[in-house]
Amino acid sequence: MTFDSMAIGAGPRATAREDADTRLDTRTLQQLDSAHFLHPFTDHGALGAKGARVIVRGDGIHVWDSDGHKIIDGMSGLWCVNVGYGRTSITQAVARQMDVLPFYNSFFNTTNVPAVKLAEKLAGLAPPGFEHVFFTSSGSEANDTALRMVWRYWQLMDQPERRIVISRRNAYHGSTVAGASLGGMTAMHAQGALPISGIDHIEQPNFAEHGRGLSEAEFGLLAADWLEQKVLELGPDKVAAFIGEPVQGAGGVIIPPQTYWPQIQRICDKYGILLISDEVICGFGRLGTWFGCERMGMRPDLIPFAKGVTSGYVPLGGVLVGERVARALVERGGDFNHGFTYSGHPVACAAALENLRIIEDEKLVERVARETGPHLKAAFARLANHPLVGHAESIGMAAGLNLVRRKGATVHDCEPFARDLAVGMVCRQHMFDNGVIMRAVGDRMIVAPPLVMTVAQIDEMVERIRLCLDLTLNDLRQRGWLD
Ligand code: PXG
Repeated sequence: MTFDSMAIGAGPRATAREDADTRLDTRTLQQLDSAHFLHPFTDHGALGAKGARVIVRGDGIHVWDSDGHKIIDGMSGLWCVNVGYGRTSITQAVARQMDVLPFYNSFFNTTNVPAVKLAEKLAGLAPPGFEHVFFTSSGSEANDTALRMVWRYWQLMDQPERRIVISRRNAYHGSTVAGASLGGMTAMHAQGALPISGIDHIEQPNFAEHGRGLSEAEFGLLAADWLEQKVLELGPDKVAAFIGEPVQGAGGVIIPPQTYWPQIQRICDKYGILLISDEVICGFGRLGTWFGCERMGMRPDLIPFAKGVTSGYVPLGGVLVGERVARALVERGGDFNHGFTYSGHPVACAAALENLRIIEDEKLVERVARETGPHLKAAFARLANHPLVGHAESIGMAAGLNLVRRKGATVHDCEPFARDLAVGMVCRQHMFDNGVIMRAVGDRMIVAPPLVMTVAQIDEMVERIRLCLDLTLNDLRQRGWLD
């Protein structure tokens, strides 16, 4: 199929101008892209030399590039297209709302219908005790909002000296100044004198990295106790909150042992510390529950969310506010001096309402829990017998495997590749070239496919992954990087 013949975005209502845009060939698009478009987290010199892959269309679990290649989107866009591409009912809901009221603000005692309906809907879907929601347009803004809520809460509780938020190394909480500070990505901190004051980090609960000699259950308790040690070191009366992703996503699908979160909860309860469950990735069915905290056995006070709430069709995020914080903020807080032009954007809220209807009607959360999640787990477990794979883990519709130089009897006995070889990137290229998108986090290869992916499609995706692992193995041998 040629680019021209695809009529990308040029349905019957497309204008002449749109039509002309779709006729740009790949090389021209790449040149214009490189000349003008600064991409997130990208080395622009390298991108310019190589040219970006131009994605032009999506349908179901697939996307197409501008050269006509059909690719299984193993990453749901970027952890967000939970209901898959091409859902015209969302398009229609958005178009209807744009006709009726494309925008109105929710400052100055005003509101709008989709925002009201969505707030009520989210309160119904959230764990018990979450009756309020604050809307943003992204996950980063959601975490900024959570941080400002935490600080305001302790002010209202007459303990303003409780300011420190503890997070974890290798966590991802966004890219704004607060989001990057809360996150534990050292490469981000290094470029901006971050973290800002009042944010501290402990080690992540990564069994493969730190659990040598322990059972997973023992390691979970040990990793949680790092929080208690940090609280005691800082002084319990200085600690405001702990923030964590139920399962670390961007950090590489790091699945904590089952003992971890319940022990974190006990420590937060013991010292009265607020618990923030960053559900930007884990929310809306990713782990086979509506929210990841339900799967992990914790009772957070705040739940930042984004991505899956609209399946990425329109940007939307927010914070679900639990009883404890809501009581202070809503009942005795007065003005909360925080908010965004687009808080409660009617079009984004309309997209979310239709997206959530699809997730409910198609029972996608239940499907992940009972059918597709276990199937993906079994399929990834089988990949662990590949000569390049040290270990493989999976939870719900998220999975990861480690590429290793030599396999070992346990996860702790595998020999990794030298970091500077960037073996993960070699593997990722084979995946792209063979029609499946997998993300490389160092030498850990991860997927988080759309929740609509069927069992047969999981098999097809994993078959392709195995083929690409074989190609990577041969490639590495040819480069002389393997014995
Ligand atoms: N929290 C978590 C847990 C996230 O995963 C954010 C906050 C920030 O959301 P926004 O909407 O501001 O981007 C995220 C975003 C990756 C990758 O490479 C992951 C994210 C963003 C960009 C790249 O896996 N997650």
